[in-house]
Amino acid sequence: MSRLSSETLATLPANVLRPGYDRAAVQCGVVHIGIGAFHRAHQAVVFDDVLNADDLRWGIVAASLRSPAVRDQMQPQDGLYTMLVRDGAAQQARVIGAVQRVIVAPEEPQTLLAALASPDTHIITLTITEKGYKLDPATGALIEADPQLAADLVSLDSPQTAPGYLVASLARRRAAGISPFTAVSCDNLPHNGARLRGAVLELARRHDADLAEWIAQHGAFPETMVDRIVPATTAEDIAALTDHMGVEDQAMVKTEPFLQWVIEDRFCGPRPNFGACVQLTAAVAPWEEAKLRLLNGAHSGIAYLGGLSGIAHVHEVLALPDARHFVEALWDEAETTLSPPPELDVAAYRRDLMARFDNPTLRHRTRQIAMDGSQKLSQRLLTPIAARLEAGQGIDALSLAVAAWIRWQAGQDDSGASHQVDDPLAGAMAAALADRHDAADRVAAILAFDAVMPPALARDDRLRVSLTRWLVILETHGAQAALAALRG
Ligand code: CS2
Repeated sequence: MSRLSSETLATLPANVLRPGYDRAAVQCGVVHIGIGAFHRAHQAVVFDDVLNADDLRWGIVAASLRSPAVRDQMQPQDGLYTMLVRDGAAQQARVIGAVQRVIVAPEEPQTLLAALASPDTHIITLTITEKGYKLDPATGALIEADPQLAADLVSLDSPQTAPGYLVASLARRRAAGISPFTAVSCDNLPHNGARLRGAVLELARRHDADLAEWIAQHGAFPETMVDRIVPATTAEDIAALTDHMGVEDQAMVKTEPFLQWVIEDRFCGPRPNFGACVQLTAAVAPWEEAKLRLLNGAHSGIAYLGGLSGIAHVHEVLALPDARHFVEALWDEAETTLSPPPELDVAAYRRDLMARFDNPTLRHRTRQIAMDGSQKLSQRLLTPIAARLEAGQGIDALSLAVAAWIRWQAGQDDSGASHQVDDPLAGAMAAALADRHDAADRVAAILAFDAVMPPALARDDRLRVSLTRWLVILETHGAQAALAALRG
């Protein structure tokens, strides 16, 4: 079977959309760090729209900080891949041409540095997941004990981390008299721009205080809110698309119709005229809080409670009436902690979100969302819990989600089947929970885990009591019984 490539593009069925611009004439104004499926279904599509609108400055050089897998999928395809948008029975395939090349950073660190330092590069986008920032989730301080960050603190000749690449390339730009790029974090972190800026400035300061000052004065790190559900591609997805297209595409991504990107309007250099799915605004935080606490908070609850019940996909969890009630209850609680922007109709947003979660053809795995819980909990569940406790309000649904996360750490679901806890702190948490003989002890161990739990919450008896109550129910009767108990 031949592969999708520049050569086979013309053979695709007529209903497959494809680049409407001359790829050979594209310049790369963007470097993206962390080319996973999310980037390919989100920012790359936005830049592909810009290229289709005939501004050819905005092609992408993409980099992977770890594995060669995506490069090996995309290189034989000349960087082309298909985005398959699925909405129930309807689907639309579109070939995206924005990515011009993929660099595997550990193999070619100097090539990536050169791309970042190039005068044609104006925007850096990053999807490196929460843990890629090397910042403590509870305090936001650099994790100096992280081996890769420790290496970058010693030398930036061949950086190991994303902040390391940014600092090293900004140093080159400064030395060459080129102004800094705008660095746009596209991860689900609160104040992602400020966090990225903090990590970059702190690392720069350790190497060269003048460089740090220059970046602080001339660089830009806008806050962003990114939203699109992008489930991991499966072998069956690739086989089905191959049948449809007549060529094989190993780099395809599948996603939903919805795409939103809210960006703080703070660029230090050129930027494209973005299309309709990008909103430029002065204040991203109200958008970001609504998205993190409503969409992502519910997602994490669904992932742990569904995962403990042995349910593989989000839409299948929501087929349980008690699970729908849980999501609504969690939203009722989270909603009182928000200051939504005037343009956001929260009731409509909640209705649309439930419909997005219900999309039966996305097949979004609960296991995928359950990953890296220690990095996600704070912004999704703990911050709204803290706000509600401060206001003297109840936290039943939010704390059920946290208790389900605690139970997930044991590595066994309600039927006794084992799962791997995929989390950078899995080992440390397992050690903290070892030899804790009852639920109250396990809750105490988690509350004392300061990499995840802010001190004020760790001391709060109302949280301790609520978590213990839920953990007892989860451990003795299972997740579905806990959902029924919440419903009352
Ligand atoms: C999900 C997100 O895996 C997860 O943690 O909650 O990836 C979610 O699908 C996106 O943020 C949607 O925009």
